[in-house]
Amino acid sequence: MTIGERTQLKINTDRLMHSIDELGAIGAYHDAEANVMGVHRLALSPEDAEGRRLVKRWFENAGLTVSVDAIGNIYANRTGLDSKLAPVMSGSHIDSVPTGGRFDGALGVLGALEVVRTLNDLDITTRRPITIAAFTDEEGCRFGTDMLGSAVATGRIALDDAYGLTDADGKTVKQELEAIGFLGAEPVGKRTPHAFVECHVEQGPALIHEGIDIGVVTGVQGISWHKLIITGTSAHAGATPMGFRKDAGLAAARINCRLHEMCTGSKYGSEMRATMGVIHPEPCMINVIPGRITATVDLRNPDDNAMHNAEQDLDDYLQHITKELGVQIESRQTARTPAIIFDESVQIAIETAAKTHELSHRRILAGAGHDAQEWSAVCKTAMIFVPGLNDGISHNPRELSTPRQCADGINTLLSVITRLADEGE
Ligand code: HGY
Ligand code: MN
Ligand code: MN
Repeated sequence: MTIGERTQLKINTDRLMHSIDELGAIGAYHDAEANVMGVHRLALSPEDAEGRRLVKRWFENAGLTVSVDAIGNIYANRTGLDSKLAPVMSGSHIDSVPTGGRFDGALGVLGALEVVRTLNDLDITTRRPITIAAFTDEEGCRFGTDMLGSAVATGRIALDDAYGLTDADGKTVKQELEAIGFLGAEPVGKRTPHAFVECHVEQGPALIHEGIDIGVVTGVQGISWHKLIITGTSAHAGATPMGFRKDAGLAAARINCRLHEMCTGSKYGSEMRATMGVIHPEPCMINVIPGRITATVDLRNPDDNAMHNAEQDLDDYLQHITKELGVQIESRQTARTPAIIFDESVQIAIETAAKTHELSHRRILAGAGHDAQEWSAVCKTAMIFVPGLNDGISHNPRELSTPRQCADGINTLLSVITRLADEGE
């Protein structure tokens, strides 16, 4: 079969969607507000462990050699005709945010598995080996920093630093990896794929609104996460005159307003995005002025200079608020990744594949962080985006891509992987 014929191959859409639904049932919950089933499968939780065991079984059933590394990343290897050549790697994550959907991450892992299942069906062996991967804790919700497994595997975060990260209950990453049986023996940092390709839902409205089938992802914007501990004085809401207060709640509100001001106008570019996703008051009572607030800041910007200036603005404002309101603010950076540009040749391979499948496509910058951004440090990398219904919403149980949208993405992935896996040195 010529490479041209291989790149026209089609996956088994029903099998892909069945796998997505079966994995999506692990950690499923009924979201009353949206009246849909969401997914709650936090990293290293019992639900994550059950999902890991399921995909590991599927990998083994597909004839792949499975290994787990010291940060819990699961790798599944398919031999190639020339096993001396570095593999083409494809994958993503199966952990979710607490109010997630069935597609974020899972599409990339199960889509790569569907590529292998299709090649098995057709008894096709590629020149290079193919490795599927499910990476640990991409979301960062539980232990505070995102893309953790990929960042350790590619050297941005040291393994011992990752092991020491703790969740809200003080449990460490290492303890939880051991508890779920995924503290692997394979050393980290030993894998240098020939190329890495990840298929993922766009998680935004662009492709669906423009009627585009495939996003050819050009890169990922910079990410800067901070955890704020704001300390004032809790006191009586009625008896304490306004001038006598050290109101941590007011401080958090003023900071949140400042974040939104930073995103209006062009001071930090037109793409600056800022979110205070966690705002947790103590003692959290109607008649007590909050004496302490735990809050988070999530900054995103495609321009590293603008991001640096925005971070400086935030620092300056925190100083200002401590003086004006008489509170103390501890600010700790918990994640920081620069803007990433993906490999041009892999983007062209994705465009060629989309054309082969007669799919409309356009280049697009990723708004969210992804495992692929970490792997771009060690090999040529790019991503394939698929659109989603409901304005492409994600990190929300209404996340939904149709079988056709998923199949378009994974047929494109199949073509790209077979093309890359036939490349020589
Ligand atoms: O935060 C992110 O962008 C990713 O979903 N972890
Ligand atoms: Mn994701
Ligand atoms: Mn996500």
